[in-house]
Amino acid sequence: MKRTHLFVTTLLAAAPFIGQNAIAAETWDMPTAYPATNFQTVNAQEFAQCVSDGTGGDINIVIHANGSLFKGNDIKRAVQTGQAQIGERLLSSHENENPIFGTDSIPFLATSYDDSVKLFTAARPELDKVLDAQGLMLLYSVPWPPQGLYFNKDVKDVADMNGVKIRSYNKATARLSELTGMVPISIEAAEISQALSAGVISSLITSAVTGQDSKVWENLNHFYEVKAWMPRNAVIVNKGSFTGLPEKSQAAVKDCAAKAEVAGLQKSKDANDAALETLKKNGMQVIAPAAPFAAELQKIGATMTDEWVARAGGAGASVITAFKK
Ligand code: PCA
Repeated sequence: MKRTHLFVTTLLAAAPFIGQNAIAAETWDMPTAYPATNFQTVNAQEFAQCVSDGTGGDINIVIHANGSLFKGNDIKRAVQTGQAQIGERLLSSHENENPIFGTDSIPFLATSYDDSVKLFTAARPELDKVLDAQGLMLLYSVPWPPQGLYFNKDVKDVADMNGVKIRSYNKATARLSELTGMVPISIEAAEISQALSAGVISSLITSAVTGQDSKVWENLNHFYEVKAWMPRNAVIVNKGSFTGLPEKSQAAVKDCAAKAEVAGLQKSKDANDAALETLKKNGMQVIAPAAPFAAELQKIGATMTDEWVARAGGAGASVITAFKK
């Protein structure tokens, strides 16, 4: 009651001044694909609060977590078409649109947090270009912890992976599966637990955090810390929704985004440490792959890197050069 009253009073007071650039408070839907308790979502929630505070309540971002408004795979299109004003998405899942989206999933290229930031900085100009052409703007991006392999058995080499059904979430996960003789099945994060229980899959490549979110210890028992890559979530906004804001609000959103990128990075590190402990506490073997196994994976990674470089052409080459500088 009180809030409505205040809101109405504010509107009435502002009414004589409403000109071309003035807007009434607006609500933005923000679909995300991960659970409300996941560090990415917690970070997005803080971002939303920052935007509300920074715009004096003019923009109210409502987060719809866990694929509840749009499934992960549909979020990017929803933002492009304006069905949602803003959303959070794993951009590498859209590598079929442009190889540049898969930069963060090139095997063994950036496997530490520092390198992940460096690679993102190197890729940012190209990413911005591609997203702009799609009517999107990238606000901030936060890396997932390093990706490892989960199994329900001891795996000593690539031969042990043969025929195992694994959940895939982007081109790199699917290609790695193919090259290791596994069977990739595309499944949303929100459906991992169910797919494991139903026996649709018996393996994953993902972080300790997503393993924890999915309570994988109910079905799996080994987590190999392969550190294949560190994919990123990106918070993207519909260009029209953003540019329709008064300049002051645009600046506030950008400022909150910059803060969220820094805060999210730290959250990712902390969440990884905690999740590795949780996996162990629940009886999982958390181990490094044996040296010969790691070497086999490196070889497959080199093949995938060559394939990406060939796909990504000049734009890809310039990103890699900037990263290696
Ligand atoms: N979690 C997300 C992306 C990478 C990760 O660690 C997922 O599995 O969907």
